Amino acid sequence: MSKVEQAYQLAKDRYAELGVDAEAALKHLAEIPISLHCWQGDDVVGFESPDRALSGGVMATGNYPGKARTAEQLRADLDKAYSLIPGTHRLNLHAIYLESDKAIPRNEIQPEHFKNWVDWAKANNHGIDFNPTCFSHPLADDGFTLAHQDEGVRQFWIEHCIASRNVGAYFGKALGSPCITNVWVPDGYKDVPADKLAPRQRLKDSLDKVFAEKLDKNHNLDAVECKLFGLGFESYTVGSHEFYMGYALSNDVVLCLDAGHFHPTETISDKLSSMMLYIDEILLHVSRGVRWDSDHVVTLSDDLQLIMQEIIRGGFSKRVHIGLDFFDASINRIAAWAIGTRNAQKALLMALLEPFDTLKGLERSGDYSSRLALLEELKVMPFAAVWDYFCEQQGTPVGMKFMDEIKAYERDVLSKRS
Ligand code: RNT
Ligand code: ZN
Repeated sequence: MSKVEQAYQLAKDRYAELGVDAEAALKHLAEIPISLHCWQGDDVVGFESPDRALSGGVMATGNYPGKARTAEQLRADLDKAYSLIPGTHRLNLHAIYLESDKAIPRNEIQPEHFKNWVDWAKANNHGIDFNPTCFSHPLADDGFTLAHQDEGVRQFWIEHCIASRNVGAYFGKALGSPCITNVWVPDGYKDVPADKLAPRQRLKDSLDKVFAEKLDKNHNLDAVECKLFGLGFESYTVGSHEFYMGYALSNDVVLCLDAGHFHPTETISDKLSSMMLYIDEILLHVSRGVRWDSDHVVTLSDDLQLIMQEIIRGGFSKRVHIGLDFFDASINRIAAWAIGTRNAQKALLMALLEPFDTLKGLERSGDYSSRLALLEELKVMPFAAVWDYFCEQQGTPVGMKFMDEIKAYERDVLSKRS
C-alpha cells in the first residue's frame, strides 16, 4: 500500500466517525466535469486575427513567455493541463478559436471551422461548450454589440450569435453531450447614461431574435451571462443581473453566473438556493475578482468553498454546470489552468466530505454553537489525504509534483516557442 493510500485509510476512518463516506465522495467527485476555458492558454487572443487587441472591458495582463499561438499548440497545452487534473473534463471554446485558411466574418462561422476541435475532443473524451465572441472586433469598438443603436451592427451580432448556436449544436451532436452556448456581451457605458432603458430594450429584442429558432436541448443549451461592470464600462452594463435573470426565467434559457461579476461583497453562492427554485439549469463561471479585475486564477478561498457547498448541499451537481473563467498572463498558463481547476475540485471534495445531515440537525435543534464548532472542525479534518488519494487513483500527480511536470514542459516545449 502506498503512503498516500495509508494516509487515506486513516482519513477515511476519521470521516466515517462523522458519518461521512469518503469512498462515495470520491466516486461523486469523479463524475463532476469542469469546463476548462480555452482562453487561459493564449490570453484571449484566438486564431481569427492574432494581432487584434482584446477589448470589451476585459484585460489579460502579464507577458509570461510561451503562450500558445496556434490551435495545435493550444491543444497540446490543454492536453498537458488535463493530464494534471484528476477526472474527465470539458472544454469551453470561444468563436475566435476557429481554424480556417481564409478570414471568416464572424457572422459566417460554420461547424467546419471547428472540426479539428471535435476530432480532438472525441479522441480525448471531452464535451465542448461554446461562446460567441462579441468583443475584440471593429464592430464592437464603441462598446456596443447586441444593444447597439445601429440596426446593421445589431444585425451582425445577432447573426454571429445564431451562427454560434449552430456550431454549439454541432458540438453537442458530434460529441453526444449537450454544448452550453453562452452569450456574453460587453455593452455598456464608462459614464452615467441618461437613458438606461433603451439599450436594454434593444438587447432584449436582439436576444429574442438570436434564440428564435428552437434547437434540440440534447445538442445545444443556450445560456446568458450578466455583469456589473467592465474596465471602461464602470457606470452601466446593459446586461445586468436583473436583466438576464428576468430574461432567463421568462425565456427558458440557462443563467450564467460569473463569480467576478458582482459587487465585491455579493457572492454567487448565496444566489443558488434561490435561483434553483425557479430555473432548470445554471452555468457557473468560477472566477476570482480582485479590485477592478474579475478574472484572477481561482484559489481555495471561502468564496469558492461556499459555491461548491451550495451545489453539493442542494443536490444540484447535475443542474449546475461548472465552468472556469480567468486569464492570467503573468504566470505559466498551464499552471494557471491546473491550479485553478484543482482548486475547484478540492472545494467540491470538501463539500462532498461534509456531514450535511448532522449540520442540518444541529441547526434544526437550535444548537448554533455546535453548528459553528463542527463547521470549524471540518476545516482541519484530514482532507488533504483524501484529495491526494483521489489524484493517485486517477493517475494524476500528487501534491506539488504537477509543477515538476509543468516545469519540464516549459523547458522542453514552451521555451522553444517564439
Ligand atoms: C467577461 C465574461 C466572459 C469572458 C469570456 C472570455 O467578463 O466573464 O465570460 O470572460 O467570454
Ligand atoms: Zn465569465
